[in-house]
Amino acid sequence: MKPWGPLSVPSLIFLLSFPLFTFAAPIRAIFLFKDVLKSNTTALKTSSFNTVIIFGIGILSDGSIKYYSNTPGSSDITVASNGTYVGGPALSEKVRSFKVAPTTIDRVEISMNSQHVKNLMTTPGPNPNTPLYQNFLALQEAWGLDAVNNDDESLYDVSSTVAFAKMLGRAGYKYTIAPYTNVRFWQALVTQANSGLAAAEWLVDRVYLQCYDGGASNDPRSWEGNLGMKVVPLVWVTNDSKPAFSTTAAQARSKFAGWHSRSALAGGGYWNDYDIEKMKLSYAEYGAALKSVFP
Ligand SMILES: *[C@@H]1O[C@H](CO)[C@@H](O)[C@H](O)[C@H]1NC(C)=O
Ligand SMILES: *[C@@H]1O[C@H](CO)[C@@H](O)[C@H](O)[C@H]1NC(C)=O
Ligand SMILES: CC(=O)N[C@H]1CO[C@H](CO)[C@@H](O)[C@@H]1O
Repeated sequence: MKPWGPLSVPSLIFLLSFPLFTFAAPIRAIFLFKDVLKSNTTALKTSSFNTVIIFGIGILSDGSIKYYSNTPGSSDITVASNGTYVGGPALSEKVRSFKVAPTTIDRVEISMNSQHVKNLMTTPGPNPNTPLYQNFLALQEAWGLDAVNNDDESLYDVSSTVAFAKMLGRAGYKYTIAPYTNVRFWQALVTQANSGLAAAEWLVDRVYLQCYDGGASNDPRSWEGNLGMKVVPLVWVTNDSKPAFSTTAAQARSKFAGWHSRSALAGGGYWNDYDIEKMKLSYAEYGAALKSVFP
């Protein structure tokens, strides 16, 4: 009897496991610099993006978590403290709504700086009974989060960052990085955080590489070689603060296509929604540029 036809069971298993690596869904990301209570959620949910990364989150010395909303007229608020979500229902409903149909978004991340990470990993440490751990659990529950993004541009301390990443992994988050420089630090972090894990289970499962401003000369192919994983290059949309780094949707499409042809990428992404709205640009055009290169 050959119930599996001409394919043996081992080769069938091999074929079934292969698409995990060859056909991983391409990433189409955008960083949310604008206060999520003020940005155009409908446009974000209907412009082909599948990942949104909320900027910026920080932790305080007591392990509380703050949302720095970076938008004129908005104030920074504490969202989790003492193991409880305290950001209010309007904010939690708004963040949860990103993944509620109709939408193309299936992953929501929060982007953090490195303030207090080292101190808190020393005392009280990365244990589940700490306020920090409990606060991340509460925030994940309230906002329906998938990952924490590390946008460290100052600390670069490998051991405390690995401890923090592993703590978040135990709390149910994936960990992602948004480097622009210091490749040796990121290489050590990725290697140590993913040590012993199969590719499908990597804790650090995404790299959003800044290819603008301080990272303008970054080459995605060389970062892929150094980190041993595919990257998602980021470009800055049209902006009047540093116009030299402005990228139109058409320019973004050709940059992504050029990089992708030199070395297969995991996808592409943008910094940031605030400028799309301020400069009256089109979410649909920027999303379509990503979709055409990373269908
Ligand atoms: C938000 O985006 C949608 C779809 O792109 C658009 O129709 C709508 O006018 C926008 N709303 C505001 C307030 O700009
Ligand atoms: C934190 O929670 C504990 C236990 O629920 C409570 O006793 C304490 O007063 C709380 N502290 C603050 C600052 O809210
Ligand atoms: C994200 C960002 O830096 N946006 C800037 C774009 O330009 C305006 C005007 O200069 C700034 O206010 C924004 O902060």
